[in-house]
Amino acid sequence: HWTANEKAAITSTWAKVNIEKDGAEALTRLFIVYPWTQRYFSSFGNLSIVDTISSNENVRAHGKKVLGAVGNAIQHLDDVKGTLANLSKEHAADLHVDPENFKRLAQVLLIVLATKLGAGFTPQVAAAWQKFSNVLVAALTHGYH
Ligand code: ZNH
Repeated sequence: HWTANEKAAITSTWAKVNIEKDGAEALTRLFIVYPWTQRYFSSFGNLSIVDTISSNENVRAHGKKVLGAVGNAIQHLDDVKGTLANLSKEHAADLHVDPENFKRLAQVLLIVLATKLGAGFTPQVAAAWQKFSNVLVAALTHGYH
């Protein structure tokens, strides 16, 4: 259900992403805008001191893991649901993450990408990413049913 243009828009954007740096930035924004999401990461140190977040090693390592999984999904655009099935189950059964938070993280990730791409974040690129965000969130939420 992807057009060639959509696939190209997503993979070409992704090629510019630094999964550790941009992942930490997306998590940082999540923690600032939705501070209650910090509670899932009680082992990560003091996240309430906003200025320290981006240099928090745990946040960087976790950002890299999360965006690594997003990159894996992008390599399997025709089966995102299957690719993320185990990860979804893990978030539901073990981590007990409220799936509303997937939407929030997908949203902040779009903002990070748009900021990074500037004029390169064209309406076409934005639309392809919006669609991918929806597919990503649906796949991660699937294991909750
Ligand atoms: Zn998550 C983990 C991905 C979202 C919370 N995650 C994780 C991992 C991965 C991920 C890959 C690792 C796993 C293993 O190792 O086994 N995530 C992801 C993605 C997304 C997410 C892709 C979207 C996009 N998460 C999320 C959210 C939250 C979370 C939103 C909340 C808020 N996760 C989490 C936790 C964990 C995880 C808590 C665990 C961590 C540690 O280390 O402990």
